[in-house]
Amino acid sequence: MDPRVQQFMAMIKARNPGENEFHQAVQEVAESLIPFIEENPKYKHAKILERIAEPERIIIFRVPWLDDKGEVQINRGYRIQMNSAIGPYKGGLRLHPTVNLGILKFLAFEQVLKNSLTTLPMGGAKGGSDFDPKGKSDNEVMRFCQSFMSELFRYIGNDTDVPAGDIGVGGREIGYLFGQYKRLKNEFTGVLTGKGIEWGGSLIRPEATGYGATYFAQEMLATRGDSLKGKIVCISGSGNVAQYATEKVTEFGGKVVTSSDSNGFIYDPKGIDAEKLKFIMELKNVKRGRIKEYAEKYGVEYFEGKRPWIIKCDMAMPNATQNEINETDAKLLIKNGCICVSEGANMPSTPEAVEVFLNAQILYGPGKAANAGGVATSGLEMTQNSMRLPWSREEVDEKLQTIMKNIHKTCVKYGTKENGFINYVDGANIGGFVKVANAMIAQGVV
Ligand code: NDP
Ligand code: 2IT
Repeated sequence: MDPRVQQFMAMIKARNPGENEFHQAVQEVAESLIPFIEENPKYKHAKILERIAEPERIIIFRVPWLDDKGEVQINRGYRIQMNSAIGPYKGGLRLHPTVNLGILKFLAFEQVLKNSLTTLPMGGAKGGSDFDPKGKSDNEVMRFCQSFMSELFRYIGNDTDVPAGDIGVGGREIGYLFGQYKRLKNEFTGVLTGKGIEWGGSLIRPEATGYGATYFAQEMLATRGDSLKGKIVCISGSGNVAQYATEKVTEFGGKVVTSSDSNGFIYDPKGIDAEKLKFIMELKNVKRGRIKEYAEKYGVEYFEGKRPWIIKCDMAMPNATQNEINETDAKLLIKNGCICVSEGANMPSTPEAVEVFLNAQILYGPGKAANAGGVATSGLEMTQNSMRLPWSREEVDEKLQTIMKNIHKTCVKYGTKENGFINYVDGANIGGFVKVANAMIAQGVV
């Protein structure tokens, strides 16, 4: 490892003990940025790298709620307000039993650079709770969301901090959170994104992350004169991002052969077509069932406790969670002929897996670039809320496509190596950094 990165990481680890995912995210960025900062000493003198790795503010709070049996339950709520140099804090809320400070800090840190890449004026944040929505009734989820917002409302606002969805937070949860915010503040504002279409939401926001990651894949493939047409695609997850990635890949002529949840994955060699995707959406969004039921319904194979990367494919889209592709998975993907990875999830590949992809010089689109379409469309929802005028589906989709193209261009600008290989990791990290760093310098030592 570069001794400068090593020294910087020793400081990060000492200041943030035990926060492994945060260390991982910061190290990847430091590896891209430290050489760039050496060439641009103004960033070094202003200690921008040290400053962006320190959250502007962290709020941690108790979330008590009553379950359906009348028993008191206690969860922990968080909001990491990471950076506000280029706009109000912006980023999702995650509800999952694994949520802890280190995970949310990694997500907030990635969000700062991602939001900058979108070209829209948004700072970076992330929040959530260790609450597990699985197996809870709608009423329990509502009571949790109301309690969570009863504390969070003091720290957010449409010009301050605008949360949205992430794992475990979709339209249902945003509705409950929005209702409680409005009640507490007596204000109808765009304080959350991912809202329902009848009450301030944007068309295409539900689709945006999966569509965006597919548009990004299409851009990457185009650099090699290739396209999604005829490609066999392995997708992990079966939630929001996975569903709409499956839809768009299929629309572009690709064949999605896998879908997964935390229990296992299904392999459908004929491809998950529109009708089968409808089944998944009903299963996951309404019945809240397990992906195993797909195998039973369509008579395909189900792999309990396994991830989709053992299936031969041309392209992989990890759309579930962090560190879901390890070195062994990455090597197998390459061996099986995978030429493109577009990350719908945040940091789904371990550092060792990323190294395998970069050494093989495949088209590797890291999450902060490839999945930025979600937050970008949240930014478009904020614009529509400010104007109090909604845009059509076509208008939003066209803007999303333009944004994904521009993110790709930024990655090419900052990530193209001497031999012509585009290192999208460096491209996204440096491209996202420059705007934030310049804004921080302009605003002084704050
Ligand atoms: P959902 O909650 O809608 O779906 C998550 C999916 O991933 C489910 O299939 C879930 O399975 C699976 N999953 C979650 N945690 C794990 C785990 N620890 N191990 C295995 N599988 C897991 O979330 P989203 O689709 O919104 O989010 C997916 C990823 O995309 C996350 O990394 C998120 O940060 C990222 N992302 C989301 C954006 C958005 O707009 N929603 C924007 C940008 C990135 P199960 O049902 O069994 O839990
Ligand atoms: O990781 C992400 O970019 C999100 N979960 C979406 C954040 C947002 O504010 O729309």
